[in-house]
Amino acid sequence: PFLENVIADSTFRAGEAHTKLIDTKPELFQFKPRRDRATKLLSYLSEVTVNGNPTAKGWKPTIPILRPRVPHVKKADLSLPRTKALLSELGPEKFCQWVLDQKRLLITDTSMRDAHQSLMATRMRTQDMLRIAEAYEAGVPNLFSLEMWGGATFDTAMRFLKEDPWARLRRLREKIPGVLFQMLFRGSNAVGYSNYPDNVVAGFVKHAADSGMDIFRIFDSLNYLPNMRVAMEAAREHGGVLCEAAVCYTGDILNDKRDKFSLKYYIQKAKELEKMGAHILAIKDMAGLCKPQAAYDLVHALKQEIGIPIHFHTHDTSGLNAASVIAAARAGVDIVDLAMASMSGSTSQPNLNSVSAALANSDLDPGLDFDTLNDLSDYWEEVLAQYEPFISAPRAGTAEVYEHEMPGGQYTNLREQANAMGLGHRWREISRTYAEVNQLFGDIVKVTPSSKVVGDMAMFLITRGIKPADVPKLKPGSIDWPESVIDMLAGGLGQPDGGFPEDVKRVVLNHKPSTTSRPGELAAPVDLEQTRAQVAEELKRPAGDDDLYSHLMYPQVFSDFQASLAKYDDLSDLPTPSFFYGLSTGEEIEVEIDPGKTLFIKLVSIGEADSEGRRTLFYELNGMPRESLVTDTS
Ligand code: 3PY
Ligand code: ZN
Repeated sequence: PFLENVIADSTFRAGEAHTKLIDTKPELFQFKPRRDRATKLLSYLSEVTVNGNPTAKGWKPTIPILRPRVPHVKKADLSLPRTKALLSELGPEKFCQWVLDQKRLLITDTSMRDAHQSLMATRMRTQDMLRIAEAYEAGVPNLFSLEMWGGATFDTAMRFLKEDPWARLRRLREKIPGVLFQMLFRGSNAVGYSNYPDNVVAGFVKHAADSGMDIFRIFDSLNYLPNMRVAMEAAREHGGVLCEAAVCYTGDILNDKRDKFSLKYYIQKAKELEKMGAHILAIKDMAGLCKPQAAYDLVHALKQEIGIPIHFHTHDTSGLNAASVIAAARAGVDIVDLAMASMSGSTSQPNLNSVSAALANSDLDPGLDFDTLNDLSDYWEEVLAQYEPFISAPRAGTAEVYEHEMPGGQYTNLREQANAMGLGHRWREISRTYAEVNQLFGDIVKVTPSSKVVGDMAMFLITRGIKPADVPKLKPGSIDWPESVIDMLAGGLGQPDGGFPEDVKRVVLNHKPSTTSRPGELAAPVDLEQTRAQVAEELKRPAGDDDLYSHLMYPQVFSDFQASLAKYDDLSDLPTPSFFYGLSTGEEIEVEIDPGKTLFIKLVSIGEADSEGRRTLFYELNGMPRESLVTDTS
């Protein structure tokens, strides 16, 4: 085990290991075997089989779900360089020059992050990514990057999937050494929903870079650039990684009446971000509002104003954003975000396979192999079939998005929330209220977490029958406003251009303290070593940087995840249908718990409940009979 763990570690191999390695990376010293692993897995399977997985909403497959088939893809022609090796060889500045020199359109595949965040509530499990990883490395090593981490995935991995997000990053890195990895980083909100102290933000960036991340797409949910500085500097200081700073796109530059978010506004933000040290500029159109002509005009103008590469990100909520991608490409954009065909469309990114095909045999031809793209898409289609209860994206595009301006990832969430509250039939009214709340707040950028605040306020007003326009007329202190709304108006997320309207602040804050300073300036640094010691005490083992930063981001979620590990061990190797829906009688699964070590688990029968509601489940484990007892609470 020592060989598999410590010696494989990059720090150790680089000769930089020291006695601190055991403190910062205790996972390397967790030696196998964990003898009771099989018992714990059976106990989990019994629980889910009898009582269901609480996140799967009681959904059960009516026919068996087939294990997604891993395609044998063609080996790609390697005359095109692999971006990961190129970045190591050239360093960030020269690498960006290489990007600028490319005539072909460079493509990021978002299937492993934004696509599943926007289509299926961020529920994709590591295993479904790992199984296709080698096919990516062999078949599409000439992609620019894979967006596979950050955004909401950090939270949901622990909260719903009982998985370690850091393990996901490292295990994918091992299998895909050739393509750059990209993450979405919410500036001073890191991968959370509120402001973190500067040293936590910087430490997180460093630890992610040390763990294999290459491109940090950093944004702020109000386009408040001071909130981005700490993360940008941490990425730059790290050395070999790329600092990609995003300006979030909202409104419509083609509409002269909506002049807050004009072409001038975006140019000014882009120039500042370039000055702040961005290696790459991202245009982050999180709601899919950037119409084709706007994409053309914006990229065309930015290309005259800044010298760094431009990366275009959009969502297909309207149904026509592939046209925006192609327009951006025609205007000279360097890199675009797309998702593999079956993971694309609707609130996700536009279709990678179709855009590649549309540009084939032109000067922008991305040079990807169509059979391989189709093979990968077929795999993802079978993966999606495992997540049926989580898929809620609208089937067709909708121009309503131009009215409500909700980000792709929020649309389905808010719709689900409305359904759960019995307000599904009032969706049009909810989305209109969302737009009115945006105006009430002074017309702001809406993306995590500011979009959540607008959503919280919209639902709050709808359920109380208050019209957004009437809020400024209310008596301060007469209503208990949602915590998130108070925090944002008090300056907890930073400042939008022009600030928040004073009359709304007066009513909502009612003399509560507020600030217009950068929130990070007011937050005392966290004592990282003291926190590590506290976490270690809770865990009753040394706490590494993985534990430290997971705890700092989400203390309760991390603690619940650790409790799940203690009870059931690592569940990430279970097949996805078994994890969510349990086993049916007679079903047999294979669980590879370590390379070369597979458990064959067959559920033979489920016993009657005894007087206390307990049932015995009878299994065959590698051919030997095993029993597991569970209390039926269903
Ligand atoms: C996130 O912050 O998770 C987003 O995807 C924003 O677009
Ligand atoms: Zn997005």
